[in-house]
Amino acid sequence: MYEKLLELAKKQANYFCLIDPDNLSSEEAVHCARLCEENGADGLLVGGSLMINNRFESNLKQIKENVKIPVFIFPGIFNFVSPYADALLLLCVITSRNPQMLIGEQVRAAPLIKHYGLEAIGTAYMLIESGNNTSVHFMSGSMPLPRTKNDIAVAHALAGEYLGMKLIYMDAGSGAKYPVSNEMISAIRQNVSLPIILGGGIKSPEIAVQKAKAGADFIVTGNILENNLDPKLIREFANAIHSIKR
Ligand code: 1GP
Repeated sequence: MYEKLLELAKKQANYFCLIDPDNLSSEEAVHCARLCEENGADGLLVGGSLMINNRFESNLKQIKENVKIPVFIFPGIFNFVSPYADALLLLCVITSRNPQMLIGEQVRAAPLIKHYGLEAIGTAYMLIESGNNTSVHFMSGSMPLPRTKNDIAVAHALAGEYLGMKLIYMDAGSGAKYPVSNEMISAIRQNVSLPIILGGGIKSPEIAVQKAKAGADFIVTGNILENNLDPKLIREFANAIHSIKR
């Protein structure tokens, strides 16, 4: 899967939809995943900050069985290991100073990843200040990186690359008031060669385009579709993002 991500990133900017399986019945999860696929999404991230019911794995399995686009587990900050995905983004919250987020959760997840033979993609996850308190900010017990401190952001991304991580995920957090700034994305793009995933507070195709132009390879939307699962909107996001060629 990682090779496929590299290939996608070489061609153009790409669109990922985040599905939080907790809030959905299995029919709704499948419906949502199919709509995303049919309207141009390049992949699905499945996960969330909380596990409120036990539908994560069954919904993930249903999603995986019903779409052809890659399905990635986006484990939030807890242990969401399951074999019913193409790969798992093994997040290390590199902007955190909370050891549980830097290594504790990964150690808990590793034996099960091995057991399932699941592909784990080491991901340098950067939590960036967003103008409000987001779930991941609170739940991870991590202070987000100040949104105007591009030099500090670059230092973190470089550290992630030098440590051998394979992706950078810049996240303002789900429902962020402000997405990560274009300037911060460009600064990281200029200094780091890893693919960049960008999410948190992307509320319109126009904003998504700005982020792709600044250098993000994969743009993620979550909330906007959760609130309004409109196929036309998904198509608009996909077309706008795909218009940015590399
Ligand atoms: C959160 O990047 C994702 O980790 C998506 O954020 O829900 O604000 O689109 P939104």
